[in-house]
Amino acid sequence: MNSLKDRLGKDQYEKLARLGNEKLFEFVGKYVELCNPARIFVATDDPADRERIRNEAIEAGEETPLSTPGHTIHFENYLDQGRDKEHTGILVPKGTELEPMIETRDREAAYKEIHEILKNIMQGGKLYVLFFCLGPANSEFSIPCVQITDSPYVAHSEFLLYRPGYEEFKRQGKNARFFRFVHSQGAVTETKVSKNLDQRRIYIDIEDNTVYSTNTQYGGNTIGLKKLAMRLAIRRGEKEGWLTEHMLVMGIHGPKGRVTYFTGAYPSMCGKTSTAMLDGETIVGDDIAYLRTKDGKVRAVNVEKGMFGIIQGVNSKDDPMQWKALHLPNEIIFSNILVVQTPDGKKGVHWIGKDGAVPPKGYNHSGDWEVGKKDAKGKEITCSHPNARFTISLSSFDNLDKTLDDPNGVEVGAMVYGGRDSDTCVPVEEAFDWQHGIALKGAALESETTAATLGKEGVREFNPMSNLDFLSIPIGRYVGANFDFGKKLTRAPKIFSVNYFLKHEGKFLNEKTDKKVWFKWMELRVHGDAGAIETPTGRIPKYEDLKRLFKDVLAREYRKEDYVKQFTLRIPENLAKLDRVKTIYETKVKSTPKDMLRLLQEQKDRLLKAKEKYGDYVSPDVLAGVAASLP
Ligand code: SPV
Ligand code: MN
Repeated sequence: MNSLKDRLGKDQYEKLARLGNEKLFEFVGKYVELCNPARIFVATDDPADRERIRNEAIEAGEETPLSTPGHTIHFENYLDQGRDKEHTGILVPKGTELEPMIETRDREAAYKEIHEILKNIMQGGKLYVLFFCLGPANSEFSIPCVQITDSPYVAHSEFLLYRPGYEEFKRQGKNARFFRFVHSQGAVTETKVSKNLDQRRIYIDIEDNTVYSTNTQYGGNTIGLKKLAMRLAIRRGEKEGWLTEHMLVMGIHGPKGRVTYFTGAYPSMCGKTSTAMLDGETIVGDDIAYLRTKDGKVRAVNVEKGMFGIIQGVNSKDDPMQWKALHLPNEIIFSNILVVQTPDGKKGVHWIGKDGAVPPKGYNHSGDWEVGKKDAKGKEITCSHPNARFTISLSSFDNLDKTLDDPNGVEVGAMVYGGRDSDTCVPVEEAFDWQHGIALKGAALESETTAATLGKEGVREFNPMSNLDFLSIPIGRYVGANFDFGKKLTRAPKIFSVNYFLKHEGKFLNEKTDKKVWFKWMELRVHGDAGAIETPTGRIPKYEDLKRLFKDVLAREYRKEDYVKQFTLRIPENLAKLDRVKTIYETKVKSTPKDMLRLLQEQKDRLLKAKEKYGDYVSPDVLAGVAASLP
């Protein structure tokens, strides 16, 4: 056994030693020994280290430069294109179960298994030791993290997505309470994608604040600070009275230069990033937020500083801000899109839903590709994977909000919950108060599954606060923590729901850009500058207000008949949803807060009463009382 000093060499060792943290040494020493790499690089906050790692990702063939300077393409195994829920588990001591809906593994057995997988996994290869910080540095939100990985692609992604952490480790010194991540892509194929997918594991040790990820490259499984850290942070927050949410943070620009900050929780692939990137507004973050209470108000930070965005459907009309950034020589890693050799010898790219026609051939995550190509199961392979992504720093965007690195975060004026729901909830609706919002908008959220996780798409699933995949505490306790958080507030944010996916006779009722209007309306509501119609499920906009906003914001006529279709209260669907959700909270969730069940029941009672009075489908005009005599 070599000492860590021998293995690292003097220069690398000293970089670690300068942090003066005994536990950090122990951790790095243990996994260096186990993974047994031939070479080790310890990175600091020096931009030269980041540049070096980017170059090494290219040299290693994990990324390939495209013709636009700064752009590279990365591929993952055809079967490694989303979060692997089945092989992701929270480690718990023998005989304990968090909740049937949260995947767990026996801690002891899992350690045995993962240590076996990790043994000599980096033999002959290179290991990187990296330091990042979750949340802005030098703040009560900051959590320093150390990442070990053998993938320069993962390391490079983290440099784009997270704030540097070497100096933060120094600042926090020997008492730093840090999160640890060990990743190995394992053996790779000729095209440099993980080969041993049967040994793909993502194990989260909540006791030791350590996450292990093996034989996978997809970001959601490998980038420690993203969804892996979320599980650790949710637990820490519960103990300390703050929240970790699957939320965007953005500034909505209201009248007279007023900026109101919103957070928004949406399941993966349900419009979170495109909302955070609405043109005319400013982005703080698009995926993960920490929320704390201060002086009776909620303050939020973006945990990250970059975007791991879905590229499917990004086009010049609907997503002008992304479109622009993706076409400039910014530092960007594209993953799993189509690369096309242009006649002038350039490497261009295409993806599902990009402007222009799909090129007839090129290469993508399936290898050489042409239109009509089928996979082993006979399924047509699209030009890019539906969950294909781009990784970019937020500093590349013109609409970046100036508060991104404010150690105090932003004051939250409103929180929004949105799901993929084709038949139940209206496009936008305000909750009656904090508790009602947490229970009926957040904790009762359902959404149809998407390509962001491996498995079947389009299946309606319960997804409280869009956070189910990342919960490391029982659901009942998590909902309770949200209720309790509200008790500390004297100025609670307003809570809203949005639904961009409502259909009528199989057709979407809204255009993608309509969300701009919903956000302007919500902003007015936060300040009492617009009225609303009370319904059994919340408060909805008045037609006149939307008509004016559609004209002002989108220069579009908003027809009354569209309003009526979109905002008709669908009582049978709402009742069915309440029954599904109630059954889950009564039978599957342990220790559901009593308030949760009471609030579900109260909503059901209101709906039944309305049904008796008005029938199954109730026009907003009827609810407003202006047409109460209509059938
Ligand atoms: C999501 O799926 O919610 C993402 C991407 O933000 S992932 O990193 O896979 O979680
Ligand atoms: Mn996400």
